[in-house]
Amino acid sequence: RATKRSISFTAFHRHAEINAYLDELAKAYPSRVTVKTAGKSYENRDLKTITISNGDGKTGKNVIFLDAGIHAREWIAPAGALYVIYQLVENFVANADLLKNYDWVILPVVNPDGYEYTHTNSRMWRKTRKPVSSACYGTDGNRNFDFHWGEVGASSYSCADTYKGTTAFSEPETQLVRDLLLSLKGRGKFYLTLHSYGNYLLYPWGWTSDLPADWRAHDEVAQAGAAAIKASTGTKYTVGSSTNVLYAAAGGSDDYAFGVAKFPVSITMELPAGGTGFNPSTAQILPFVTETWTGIRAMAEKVIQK
Ligand code: ING
Ligand code: ZN
Repeated sequence: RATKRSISFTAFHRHAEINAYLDELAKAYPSRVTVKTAGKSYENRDLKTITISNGDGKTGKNVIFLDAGIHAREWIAPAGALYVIYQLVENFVANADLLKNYDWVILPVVNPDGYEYTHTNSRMWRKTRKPVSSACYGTDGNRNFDFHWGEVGASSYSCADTYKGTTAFSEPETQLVRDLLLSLKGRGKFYLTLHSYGNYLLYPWGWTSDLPADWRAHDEVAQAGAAAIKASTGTKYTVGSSTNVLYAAAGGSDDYAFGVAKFPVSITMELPAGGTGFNPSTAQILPFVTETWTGIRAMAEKVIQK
């Protein structure tokens, strides 16, 4: 059955192809896969989520929520999310333990307008594409969440790459992630958001250098991911709070998922760079997403064991 897939890991796919793959999976595996259009981007693209279960018919299970591509140019991140989808759906038997008591909800491209823009116009675009002023477009989705919004590491200048937005949740795309996170409150046990680059496993807080009271729960999960990756490929990931190991930045989705939507574990994963930062070669896609999956699998196992 694994040969049925229409997606490959030898190219970066356009948003329409990614959505078509999700729809194809829903058709091929109706008992285990549900694809929903959760909403639309500013430029009217469908933001589709895929919910993956083991098909046992039980509802109300705990949930692992994964997203990617809030930043347009970080192409390896949606590829990583697609590989997780591929593993959970098309390599189901080998991964059945990850779906016994958990459903997975995955939004592989949070910011399709920006993602498409990096394919058609400007490879290094980061933000959304809604105009802000006559001169400048786009808001940094990962500075736009309403938790200590704009307090640190975010720009008030609409042309900046880290522009925080006119208000918290000014963007339809971040509103949609907010609504998904809040809809999973209580059931949502692990929030993971994929970015690139730099090989980091980051946890709250981004808005302060203080650690959350239960930072050890995050650290344990992140360390399990880093150790699994180290053992498989030798790649080193740095683990710690965003502020302490990278930089302070408020308004990130991970702080919101933990601080407001009460996901007990919330992690930002910064995938590897490849040759030139945001632009790994197509030959690097498969090794990177395979390695990433090893880490995600280990982190999910740790969460599930709790
Ligand atoms: N890095 C993240 C960013 O949004 C981050 C790092 C995550 C900082 C979470 C603070 C909180 O800047 C990339 N590459 O986007
Ligand atoms: Zn990013």
